[in-house]
Amino acid sequence: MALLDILEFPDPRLRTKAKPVQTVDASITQLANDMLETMYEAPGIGLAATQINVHQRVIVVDVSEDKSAPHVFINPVINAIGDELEESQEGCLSVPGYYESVQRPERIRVEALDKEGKPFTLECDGLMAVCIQHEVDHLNGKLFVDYLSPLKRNRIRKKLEKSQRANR
Ligand code: GNR
Ligand code: NI
Repeated sequence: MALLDILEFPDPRLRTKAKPVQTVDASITQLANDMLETMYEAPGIGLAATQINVHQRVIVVDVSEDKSAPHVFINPVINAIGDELEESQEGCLSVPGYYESVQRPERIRVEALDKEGKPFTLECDGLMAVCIQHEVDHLNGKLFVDYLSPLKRNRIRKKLEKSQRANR
């Protein structure tokens, strides 16, 4: 297992569109396990491969209280169920320290491959649905701050750039 470094906004590598996984082999299993370890250590409730500068369509999620429900989604495809939207506060390990309200479809169906490369379908709502949509956005080079006004996004960008400079 290995802990991986998480890229931070406005790093341009976070804008990369990830490629589909061609074969779910041992290297992908290893990647998923390293991502779970990195997510738990952060700590976070989800992580997309994009955030650790790996541009393959792999996400991990665990929204349980006690880190007891790790989920791995390879090549996830999401579709909204119905047209209900829900607004919730989002944060991101790539935008540390900022929490803002974002609206998304409330209920989704996810189709993906599991760690063994087996296709599965999952329907969910609540925090799980928020988190999966947030992670799939990462795979498409999108961040939750993209849903905010340019003014808010630029404020966050400037503050993060400043603290990143201080940390170099
Ligand atoms: O840890 C995280 N918490 C969170 C809270 C509300 C909405 C989305 C998230 S995902 C985030 C981890 C992360 O940045 N994943 O990409
Ligand atoms: Ni994120």
